[in-house]
Parts: sequence; C-alpha cells; structure tokens
Amino acid sequence: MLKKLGRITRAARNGDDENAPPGQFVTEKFPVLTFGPTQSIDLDKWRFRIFGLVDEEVTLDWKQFMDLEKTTLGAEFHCVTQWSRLQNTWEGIAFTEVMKLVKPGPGASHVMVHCYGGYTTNMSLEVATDNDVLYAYKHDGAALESDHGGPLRLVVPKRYGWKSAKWVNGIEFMAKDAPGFWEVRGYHMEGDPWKEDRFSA
Ligand SMILES: Nc1nc2c(c(=O)[nH]1)N[C@H]1C(S)=C(S)[C@@H](COP(=O)(O)O)O[C@H]1N2
Ligand SMILES: [Mo]
Repeated sequence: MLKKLGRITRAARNGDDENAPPGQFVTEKFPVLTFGPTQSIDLDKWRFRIFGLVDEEVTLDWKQFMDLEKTTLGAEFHCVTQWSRLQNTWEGIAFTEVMKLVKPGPGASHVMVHCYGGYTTNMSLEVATDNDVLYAYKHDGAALESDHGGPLRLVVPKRYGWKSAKWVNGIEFMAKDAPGFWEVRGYHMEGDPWKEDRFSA
C-alpha cells in the first residue's frame, strides 16, 4: 500500500513499493544532513592522506587526486532518518582506484574514513571496495555543493547515508573494525538499509 504525501511517498514494507528499503520515504529533494558546521576547504590547501596499515603512507593534493581515473555512477541514497533519494548521478573516482596507490598490510580488514571537521565513519574493506563506492566531486551534473560535501565526499550507495562521508580528507587502513562518529553514538556498525541496520543492539 502506498500513501502519497505530496511529493513524498511512503515506501511499503512488503517490497511492493518504489524500490526503497523498508521504512524509508522516497523524496526527489536532496536534504542536507550534517552534524556540525559545513566545511569550506581551499583547494590549494586540500590534502588527502592514505595511512594506517599500509606499506607506505601517501598524501595527495587536489590536482594529484583529480588526475586519477574518473567514473560516473547512478545510485540510490538512503538516510537513516528515513528519506531515500533513488536517482543520483555521481561523478568521481572509485575507492578501488585510489587504493591502488598503496599496498595495504595483509591484515587490513577495515577502513576509517576521515573528514575535515573531524567526522569519521568505519566500514569493512569488503564494503569499501564494492564497485559502486566512489569519491564524488559532482552530483547530477553539477559541482558538489559544500553543503553536500564538496569539494569531495565518499559515496557508499549500499549503506545508510552516514557512511557517505562529506569533506573527506583521508582513509585509514585498520586490522580490525572500530566505530566512527555515529557508530560510537549508537548507529549500527554495518548500516545496511535493506536489513534496516539502523542502530546497534
Ligand atoms: N563529514 C560529515 N559527513 C557526513 C555527515 C556529517 O555530519 N559530517 N552526515 C552524514 C549523514 S547522516 C548523511 S544522511 C549524509 C547526508 O548527505 P547530504 O547532506 O549530502 O544529503 O552525509 C553523511 N556524511
Ligand atoms: Mo543520515
């Protein structure tokens, strides 16, 4: 059963819906969801650091990052506060492409994503290296606005939005899982919207 609420549609729980995960509302808007202030970063000073359990740490400036191979992706976006925006076109650089610049230690199993402003989020290497995970600088054809994480954000379509870290500035390889900003505060370590992994038990 679908209840139309203006332009927002309640996704049904039985799968007979608008292809949104359970408990989500579909919206065509793109709400801004940030804890704390929007970051604004001067591209001249922007840096991205790959560190932790790697053979040799690497730091990239904006030009070096933008010289990496680019890709375009259509993907859904699901926020744990229950809105889903089903059609998004992202332009960016695949997580796996950036990862080629280092050699993770044999014991590396998880990553912590780091951001300007101090926000962090964790995920397994298996999730991060899925072929739809990318660092995006464009959304629906336009430069990514700073409210939405510009100049660069991570996009992890198969996880709730809090894993899609805005204003990314680094990736840390780890030998075991550890909670990021929201995971410390009770959000689920995995955050799979199709399993409704909203909060940890
Ligand atoms: N650095 C940072 N990244 C963040 C957040 C944040 O507060 N800080 N919020 C997360 C949450 S909860 C969601 S749903 C998405 C929202 O992205 P949007 O504001 O572009 O819609 O960003 C995620 N990434
Ligand atoms: Mo969110």
